[in-house]
Amino acid sequence: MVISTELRIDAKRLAARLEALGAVGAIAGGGVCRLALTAEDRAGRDLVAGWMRELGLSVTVDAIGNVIGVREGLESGAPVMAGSHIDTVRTGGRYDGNLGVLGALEVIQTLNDAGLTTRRPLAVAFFTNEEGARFNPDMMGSLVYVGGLPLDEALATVGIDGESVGDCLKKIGYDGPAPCGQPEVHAYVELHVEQGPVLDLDGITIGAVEGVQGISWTEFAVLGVSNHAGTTPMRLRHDAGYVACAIANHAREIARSLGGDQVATVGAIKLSPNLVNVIANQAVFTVDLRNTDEAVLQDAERRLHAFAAEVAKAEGVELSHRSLARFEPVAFNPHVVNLVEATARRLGHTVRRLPSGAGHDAQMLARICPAGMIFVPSVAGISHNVKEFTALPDLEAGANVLLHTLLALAK
Ligand code: HGY
Ligand code: MN
Ligand code: MN
Repeated sequence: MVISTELRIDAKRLAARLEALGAVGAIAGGGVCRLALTAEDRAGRDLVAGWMRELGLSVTVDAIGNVIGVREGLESGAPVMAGSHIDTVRTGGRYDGNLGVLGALEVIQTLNDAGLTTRRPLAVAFFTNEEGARFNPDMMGSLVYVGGLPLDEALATVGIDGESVGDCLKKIGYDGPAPCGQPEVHAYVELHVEQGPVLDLDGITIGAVEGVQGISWTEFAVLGVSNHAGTTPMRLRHDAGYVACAIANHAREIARSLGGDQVATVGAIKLSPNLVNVIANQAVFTVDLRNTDEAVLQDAERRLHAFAAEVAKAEGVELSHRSLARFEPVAFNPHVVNLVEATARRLGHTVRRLPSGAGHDAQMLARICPAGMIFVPSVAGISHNVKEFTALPDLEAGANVLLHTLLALAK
């Protein structure tokens, strides 16, 4: 009988699954493009759900397309769940999200090989549209799962390309029959690449994640007057392009003046008619503000909107805005954070605590059960970029910490 404390995952098998999933929607440079609910996402879902079934999990698909595989325990009841997402941004890396789902599958296969059944059932999940890049907000599937977003509102959401979540789910065949939020979850642990530079710079293998910073996504729309770039005197212009760029520049200024953890990003911007010799009459762009401190994040939002209103008035353009996502900072369950840290130490890995700069499904599961995360280093802190990379020994360490954290929670 294998002593469970000596159990270790099979790193080569984990690497092989990451490779196979990384080939679905592969793009130049070693990255992946599997935007939520596209044909590529469907292909990735089919591959991973197939592995779930091969490993003997009983797989359900819920009405927002979350896929949950359950492994019986010696007792029935709420499972201990591990998971993440397999949708990616347009220029995604192979590890963001995928590692958490495939690391969980590797844990299941390790337990199967050892003939070990945990007291509590285990579950592996991948949640729909964690990235929020095509349909806002991010963490959509897990937010519906925990009751934070009504299903019909999520299904009615129209994406950046004009299609609705509901239509796309049907198109890819993942408008599942199961009610959202089943099964109830006893505890949730998510393995994820850090996507920032902290662990890599410190030369530390494991991150015991204390929580997730607050996220504020706003879309601004500016309506000005298009006119001739050559003949229109500056004092007569109502230039939507200028206003968009002024606000974008000010977002950076807000982050600089607040300092600390404040970050600000203008990632998407569209001008129309978008021609070299026409003053833009329309600009639509997004501002992503984040901070670990809710009060400072609100101050950043206030400063942004005050400046935007002022520069729009001065330029004589109309300005409107809508929130695409707004989540307050989340603190993970101290017992789970302590368990991750102690497990990493017991397995002989260096470990430190840190907050997450990125949003994760774990921050939603934290609303309904004790939740926590395990980070492994991202080389040079690169992510949401095809060059995202984590060395195999670090992937292996993270999956082993996941294995033993789950065993501790499920016994
Ligand atoms: O935006 C985020 O933080 C995550 O990647 N959805
Ligand atoms: Mn992710
Ligand atoms: Mn991501």
